[in-house]
Formats: sequence, C-alpha cells, structure tokens
Amino acid sequence: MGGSRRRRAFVPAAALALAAALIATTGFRPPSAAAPAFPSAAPGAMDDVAAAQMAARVKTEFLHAWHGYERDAWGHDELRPLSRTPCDWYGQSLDMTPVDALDTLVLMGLHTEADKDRQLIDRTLSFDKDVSVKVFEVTIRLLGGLLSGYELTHDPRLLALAEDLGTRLLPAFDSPTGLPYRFVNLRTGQVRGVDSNPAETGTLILEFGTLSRLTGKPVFMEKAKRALVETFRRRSPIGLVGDGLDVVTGKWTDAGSHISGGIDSYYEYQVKCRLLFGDPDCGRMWRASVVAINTYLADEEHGQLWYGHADMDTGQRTATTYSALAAYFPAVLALSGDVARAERLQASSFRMWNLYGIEPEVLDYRTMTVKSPAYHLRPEIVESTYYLYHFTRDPKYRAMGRTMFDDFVKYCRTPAAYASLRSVITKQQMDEMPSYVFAETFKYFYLLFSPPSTLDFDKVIFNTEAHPLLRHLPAALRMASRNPS
Ligand code: DMJ
Repeated sequence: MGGSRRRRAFVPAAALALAAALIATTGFRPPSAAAPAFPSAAPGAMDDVAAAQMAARVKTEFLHAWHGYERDAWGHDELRPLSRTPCDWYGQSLDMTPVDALDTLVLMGLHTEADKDRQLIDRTLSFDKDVSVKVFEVTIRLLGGLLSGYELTHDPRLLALAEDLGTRLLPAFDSPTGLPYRFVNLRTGQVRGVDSNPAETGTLILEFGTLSRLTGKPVFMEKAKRALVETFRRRSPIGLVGDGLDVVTGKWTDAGSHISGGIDSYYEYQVKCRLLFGDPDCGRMWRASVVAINTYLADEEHGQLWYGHADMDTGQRTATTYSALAAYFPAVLALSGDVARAERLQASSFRMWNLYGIEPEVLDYRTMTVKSPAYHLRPEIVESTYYLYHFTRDPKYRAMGRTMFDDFVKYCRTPAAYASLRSVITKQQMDEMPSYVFAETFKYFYLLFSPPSTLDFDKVIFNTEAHPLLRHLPAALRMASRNPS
C-alpha cells in the first residue's frame, strides 16, 4: 500500500472487472470437477427454473425473518423470535443483526431494505461504549460486515466505523506473546480473558488484513498475522494444536485437538489468507496443518469419512464426535483443492442431518447417537453444500440443499421469524435467532440456488461469518513477513 490511503470499493458488476485484474495466482492445487466419491443423490436434480424458484423461496423466507426483526427488535443486536423481544449482547446495541445482514440484503437485491439498514448503521452505530466485547465475535460479525458492506456500497461511513472499531480492538494484542486477550473494553482498552483458543487467536487476519488494505495502515495486518503465526508455532511435534491456549504464558491449557468449535476457523483462515492476500506463509501453515489433521483427526467408520478428536501430543483418539460446527470443513478442503475428500465428508455431514431431519450440535459418529441435541440455525453444512456445488456443478448438491432448506423451514420457522431448536429429536424451539442466520445461513442457501453471476465466487473470499471480501494481489499489501516454520 506504500502508506497511501486507499479506499477502493465495489458494486457487484464493477467488482468483477476490478477483481479480474487483481486475482493472484495462488499456488494452491486447483479444485477439479473430478468424479464424485459417493453416489449421486440424483433424484430431484434441479433445472435452472427450479433453482430460481428455490432462490426466490429463500429470499421470501429471509424477508419473513427480517421483517420480524424490523418489527420487534429494530436497532438491537438480535431478535428473540418466540417472545418477540429484542436482545443486546452487552446491554446496549452494537447493531449485530443490521451489520451482519447488510451484505445479504445487497446480494439479494433488496435495495430498499439495504438502504434503510445502512442508514440505521450510519446514524446509530457507535463504538464509543464502556463495554467489554469478545474480540473474535466482534471481529467476524462487525468488522467483517462493515468491510464487506463498504466494498459493496461505497458508503464511507462504514469504512470509518470499521477503522474506529479496529483501532479500539488493537489493545487486545498487547500481551507478552502477541496472542490476543479474549475481551477488550471498547472505550478504555482494558483487556481480560487470558485462557483463549486457536479459533479466537487465529481468526482475525482476513478482517484486519482487509482493514490494512483499505486504510493504508499496516498495523492491523501485522498484529493479526503475528497472532496467527504465534498460534501455529505452538503446534505439537506431530503438528496438531489444542483447544486451550494461555495468551500470557503461551502454554497450552487443553491438549484436545479437533477441527470443531474452538479451533475450526483457525484452519479456515490459513487457507483463506493465502487466497485473499496471496500470503505464502499462510499457505505453508495450511499445508503443514492439513497433513496432521488428515493423519490424526480423520477417521473411517462404516466406510464413511469423519473427523474426530485426538490428543495433540500423542495423536491418540480421545472422542469420536463430529459437530454441526465441523461441517464447514468440506468447504475448506474443497477450497484448498481436495474436492474428493470434501465430498466424502459432506456425505457424512448430510447423514448427520438426515438422522433426525435436521442436524444436532454434536453426534458420536461411531454409535450414531446424539451428544448435544440443539440446532442453533447453523450455516456450516449449507456453506459446504454451496462450495461443493460451485466446484463440481453436481446437481446433487442443489438437491441436498433443497432437502435442508425444506427441513429448516419446517422446523425452525415461527410466526415472527426463525428460531433455533432446543432439540432436533423433539423439535422444540428456543427463543434465539443468532445474527449469523442473516449473514450466513440464508446467504449460503440463496447463493446455492442463484445463478453464479449473483456473486463471482472466484473474486471474493468469505470471512468465517460469510462476509465476502474482495481478493487482491499480494503486492497490494505490505505483509508482516514471518517464517512460520
Ligand atoms: C458463526 O459465527 C461463524 O461461522 C463462526 O465461525 C462459527 N460459529 C457461527 C455459526 O455457527
């Protein structure tokens, strides 16, 4: 960036032309449309007309939930869909749902709603608040949403808000290791939360790196990259990470290794950082990580591929559980070029979904018994379905998505909006509608059924909250250069 201030933005059409000139050669193995690794679910394969009808249905249902939020919780973080009451994470609103939903509104062509939403954010969102926020959540939802919103709408206020937020989060990195504390007070900069995990220390680089690119201030990227590298260099001799890490001592507090919540997006960001910024260090980290993951965490059960838990030092299996959160991994495998393995794992995720007609939070894949029965409107399995449809164009993935969407509507729709399930076995609903249902779940369903021209997959990288960030040449950013190995 050469220190110059650079405020580049895009609207979908302009983005294509701009990004076409900027796409980096990644060096990743290009995903191939190789023969699927499991039999096609061809029945019900969808033609373009049927797909367009599905996209329209998704939009209608999105609007049902959005109007519920507008009616009963406008300006608050989230709607409680059963009691129809608003909820704010920290006692005062940070506009979680408005920011998370903005780019989905734009992509769905809901311009009136998008403008109203953007004006609310412009008018009311302020980070000058005496609240101690979770760095990870605020980064992926708010920083990610503001940055993608800015790139889609050109509204300079969104970038100003993103820069203000990023600046207020910086004290989190002032630990002896450079690993971020979990919480920071937005007004005072006071930090707390020493016992963290790889997902929270290693899922910042897409948002902070993009902020550096857009503001010309390298500090954001430097801090986030150091946090990622410091996490990676603490991997065990067999290449695994645990799920508890002390940011002051740099020592592991929990040696449990897996690809699920607490670690998940640390791996996702290694792959995506390579693709978004062309950073070769991230590529090296991923290549080392995936060998260990496939050696010690991958598991075969009844001829199916799953990923379980193991001790990070010995590699010994500690649990045969797979989660709704882990269902992002086929997307990451496919994005890194391993479509065959991605397809096998996606088939397993879909088995988990079909056990009770909607996926539980945690399943023991050896006994096929539910270990945690809730469904929190999670997007990960839909995200992987979208990625696999993109890479294979196999209609079975749209058919899979239709099954999931039918179940999602059948069990989670409420008169006011959409609700999580307390149990996928009883289908009892609970009074919760996380903001990511607007950022991710509806978006991935919509993109799965929409024509590819809706959003050019190759021109963007989705952050872990499904906010699309424009890809750039490596030279467009001064990277903090550290050798992770
Ligand atoms: C989202 O906030 C993000 O996808 C995060 O990476 C994991 N959890 C939720 C959705 O399940």
